[in-house]
Amino acid sequence: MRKLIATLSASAALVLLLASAALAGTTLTYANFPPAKTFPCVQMEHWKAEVENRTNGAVAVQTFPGGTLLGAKNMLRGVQTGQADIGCISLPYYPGVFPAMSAVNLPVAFSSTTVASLTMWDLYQKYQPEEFKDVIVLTMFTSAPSNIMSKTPVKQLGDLNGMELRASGSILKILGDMGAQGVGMPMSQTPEALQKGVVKGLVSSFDVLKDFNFAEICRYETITNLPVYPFAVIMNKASWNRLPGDAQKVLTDLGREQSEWTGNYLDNHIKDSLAWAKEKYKVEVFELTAAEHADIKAKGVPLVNAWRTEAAKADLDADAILSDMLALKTKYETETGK
Ligand code: DTR
Repeated sequence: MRKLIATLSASAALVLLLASAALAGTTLTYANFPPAKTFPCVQMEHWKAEVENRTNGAVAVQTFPGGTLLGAKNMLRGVQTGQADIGCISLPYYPGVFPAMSAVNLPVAFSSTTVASLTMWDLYQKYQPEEFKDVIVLTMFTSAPSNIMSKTPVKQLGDLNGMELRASGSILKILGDMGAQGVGMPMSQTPEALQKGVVKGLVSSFDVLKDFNFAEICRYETITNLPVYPFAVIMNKASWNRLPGDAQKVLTDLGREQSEWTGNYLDNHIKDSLAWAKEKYKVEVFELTAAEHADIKAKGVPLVNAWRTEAAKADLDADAILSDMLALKTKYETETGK
């Protein structure tokens, strides 16, 4: 009897030991390309805290902001090959790779980050496009609608004449049509390009006025309501398969919530950032006329058509994706009042 008890307790101890060894091994690395202060990294730290809390510490997340593990352009490959378990990608930095979800980068006048982020998440859930088949998608969100930040004033569209402005994705093409010269590069290379004078400004959301201190160099801001940039947080498939089922569930359940959290965070933060820039650097903000906004809108039409053609080439039902996206946009505008 004694022997039996001894054997049983020895095997119980072994089970416990194995279980804790398995748990202790679950540390996920999470790579991000821009600096720690910026919104893609703020959402990363929020996600880390939620995951560690909801798994009672069974899953730990080690974060690498500022391109310390993977940069903007090698993020996708780095996650696919397991250099990082998780990574954050900006889809417009990979032209042609995401034909379905790049719809979110089209000029359809998203009114807020929350609306655009929730729309993107639902659209992804509905279509689950092939383009993400090599990774697990943990969440999706967008930046806020994009505006011009420049070293010299852009009071009217005519002032753009030949001006080199940093952008990416669909905005590059719209800028060209507006008479500016779009220069494509990831956000993480922009501070140097502005310093060196390679570009005279950029087109992005106003969070960067504060988070990159761009307000110091770009004292003039023009409201253009250009497209949002879509982002995805992706995970290596083998790393995902190694996670226990209950941890996978925690991550799955967080997907939509994280998308909404990030949308709300950025909507609030762009207001703070602009107010801060006005106060600290006395930046000037210019509004365009209704006719100029109509002109920008008209310039977006060929882009939507070009996207349709590309999507059809990738065997996607472009019209269905587009009409679902617009319906979701309207739904979330009504629901959130934003
Ligand atoms: N302008 C987009 C998205 C973006 C907006 N704020 C940040 C901060 C850090 C990185 C990217 C972004 C872009 O350039 O990707």
